[in-house]
Amino acid sequence: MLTIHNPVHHLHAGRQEMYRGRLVPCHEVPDRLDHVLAELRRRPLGALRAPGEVPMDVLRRIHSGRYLDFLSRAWDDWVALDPANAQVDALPSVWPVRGFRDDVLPDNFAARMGLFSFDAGTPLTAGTWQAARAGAACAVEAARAVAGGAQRSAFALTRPPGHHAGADFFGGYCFLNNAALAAQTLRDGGIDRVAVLDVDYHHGNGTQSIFYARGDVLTVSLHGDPRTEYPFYLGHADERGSGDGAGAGANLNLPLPRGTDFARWRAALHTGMAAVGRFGAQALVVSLGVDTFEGDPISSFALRSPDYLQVGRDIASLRLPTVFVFEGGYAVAEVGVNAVNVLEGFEGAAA
Ligand code: B3N
Ligand code: ZN
Repeated sequence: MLTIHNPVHHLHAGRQEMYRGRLVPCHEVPDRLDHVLAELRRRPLGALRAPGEVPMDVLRRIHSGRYLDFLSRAWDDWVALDPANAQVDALPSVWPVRGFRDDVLPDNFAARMGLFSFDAGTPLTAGTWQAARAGAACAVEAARAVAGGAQRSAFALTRPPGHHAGADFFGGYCFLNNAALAAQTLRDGGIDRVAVLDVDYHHGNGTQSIFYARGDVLTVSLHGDPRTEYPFYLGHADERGSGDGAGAGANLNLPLPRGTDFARWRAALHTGMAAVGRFGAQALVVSLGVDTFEGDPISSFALRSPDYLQVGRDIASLRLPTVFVFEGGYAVAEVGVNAVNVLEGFEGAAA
């Protein structure tokens, strides 16, 4: 399995996120990726390399032009407000809810931050754009290698993660939707039917919203029930794809209660995999979050490290060309073992 890793991920290093009225240290830290990389070097699964630059028009296949303009300039705009801002991350604090207009781009920086985001837990830092763009390049290159047949499977090892980012918004520690870019790259590479299987603890609201009206990309997510779990406002079982378009039936959500153990989680995985099979997917993107781990500090499922080997074996049984894209997982000491267990289980069973 080819791994494309993001060599500049550490340029995105948020200091604090808002949680229950307090600023707390960020969970989405550079160490996470370094642990996965170290584990991959300890248990090599194939070639490991950095990506080239991803052209902006490839990003525009998924994200709106005005969002990309905002994101690419946001840090400079933030510091231009006050040079002292260079020492402080930018966090949104005001949002347009129902009834407000989103078609007028505000001049005010805070108002633009709110227009293009949905939470106060996702700090924008000096290197966010550079890191996110290089991360997107990892996903696109991994997908190109699989679409062209050069690789049967590839892993985009990158952060910041992506599955909460929509066509024109950031949030949930995500800025560019790497999995969506991978799926679109597979489509643009001539693969007619692509499935995204999101196994992260959190619902992949960004990926769902990007493909919701489309019939060529199936999105399946198993996750903490949004009635109690972030991102709260999307991820329910009755969201099946837009009813009046080709997307009807091309989205499947499998919400699970807090405390879900591996047996119950695995049954949901099999339900999701059966949907991928029925859809007739010709390639698969896996949003690989390992915050389903029992020791994860912000999540509440109960998977154990050896379970991830079985997750990989199960996914391999689909026998599809597969792009894995790294998402969440905040038990930093175990994140490398857990992520590489999935990949090793997959490779062992796919051989
Ligand atoms: O859910 C949280 C959260 C929960 C517990 C925390 N503690 C115990 C300090 C802190 C934060 N925050 C909301 C933002 C969650 C973003 C999840 C990103 C992710 O992994 N997506 O897949
Ligand atoms: Zn997550």
